Amino acid sequence: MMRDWHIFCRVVDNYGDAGVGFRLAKQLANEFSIDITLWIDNLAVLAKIQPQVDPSLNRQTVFKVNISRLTPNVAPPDIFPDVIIDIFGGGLPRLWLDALARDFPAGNNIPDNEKPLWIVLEYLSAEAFVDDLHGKPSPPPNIDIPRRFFFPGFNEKSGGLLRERDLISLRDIFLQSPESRKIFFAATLGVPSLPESAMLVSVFCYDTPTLSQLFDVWNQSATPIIALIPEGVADHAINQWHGIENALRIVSIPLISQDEYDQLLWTCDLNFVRGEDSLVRAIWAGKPFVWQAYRQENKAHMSKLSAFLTRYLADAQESEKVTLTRFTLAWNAADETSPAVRWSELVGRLPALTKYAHNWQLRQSQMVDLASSLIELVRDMR
Ligand code: TRH
Repeated sequence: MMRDWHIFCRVVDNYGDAGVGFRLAKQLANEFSIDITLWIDNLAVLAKIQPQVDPSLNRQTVFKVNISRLTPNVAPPDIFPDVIIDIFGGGLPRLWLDALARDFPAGNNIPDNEKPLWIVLEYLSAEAFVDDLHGKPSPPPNIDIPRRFFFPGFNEKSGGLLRERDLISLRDIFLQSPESRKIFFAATLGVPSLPESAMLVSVFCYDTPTLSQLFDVWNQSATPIIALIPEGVADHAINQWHGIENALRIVSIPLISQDEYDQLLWTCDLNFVRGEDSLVRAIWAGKPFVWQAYRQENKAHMSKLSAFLTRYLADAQESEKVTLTRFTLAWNAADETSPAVRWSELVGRLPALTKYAHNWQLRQSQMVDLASSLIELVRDMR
């Protein structure tokens, strides 16, 4: 078995690149005993969601992951790793490419089992092309080593979703213990006591002007609503809102570690999530969620969003399907409707959507997880 793997992660924006990179590295090191080096170019971003990481160090080991600072001039080791993973196609450093081209030039006769394997881990999507492209060869120019695409996804034809082996059981143990919830709020979030009867909503979003309109509606709710909002995430909407808190309480919470963020999602009644990794974690929470796609040029994210909604809601009753789709589209500013207008509809369907989210997650968790599919792909490439 090939034990030496290097993962390359470039932080383009936000926390998702670092979040996916570290989560994958940690799982491979801890569950598959792989010797992992994670090359990452922005340690400060990683440290925000993995506080054990010291951004001043060029090399360190955290949760069995060897973390190395990625700079444009990093050179490869004397012996290439068995497997190279290029997260989100950020590419390898110039000196690595040069050395690979020198040692494995196009048309070489070196047997494949003596070459490093290269995998390009792509973004998560429910779009149909994923099924066709997952695992397919993607030969690099001027370098003759095996390279394949790996597409995460929501069905057996794709590479699956990141899911640690004990995630679901840890979640269930946490949720069965009222003490864990209390400790979580007091010790992790620094929020002393919250009324049991209130509806807990976590809000992790991009800048969304309509959030302040949602605050207005929440403030008139028959059930008290507590909105837990990570610091810095929705400053604009919070500053813009001049309501006097009635049914709504806005609680600013610190940025917490990835494991703690999971606990937040497990605890809340409804989660607003964004990008890629928090979407996956919201799925594993088994609670209803509203997803905001990472905005791309020319609204390319809209097809991603609608493919996901179609996939996620395929087995839902018509009323749940329509309700969550409408609300999510409004939240993503896909039409002129404010999500505030759609709130009462959504809240009316929340019990059914909660059941649905639980069942969907159960089915999804029967599928092979991303790290295991990666191991399978590597075996297949040899
Ligand atoms: O931060 P994001 O918006 O990242 C995005 C997406 O990954 C997108 O696909 C990518 O193209 C873009 O970045 C550049 O959302 P995402 O993917 O949910 O990542 C957030 C990570 O931060 C996730 O691992 C959860 C973690 N997190 C914490 O650990 N603690 C926290 O308190 C919060 C709010 C998040």
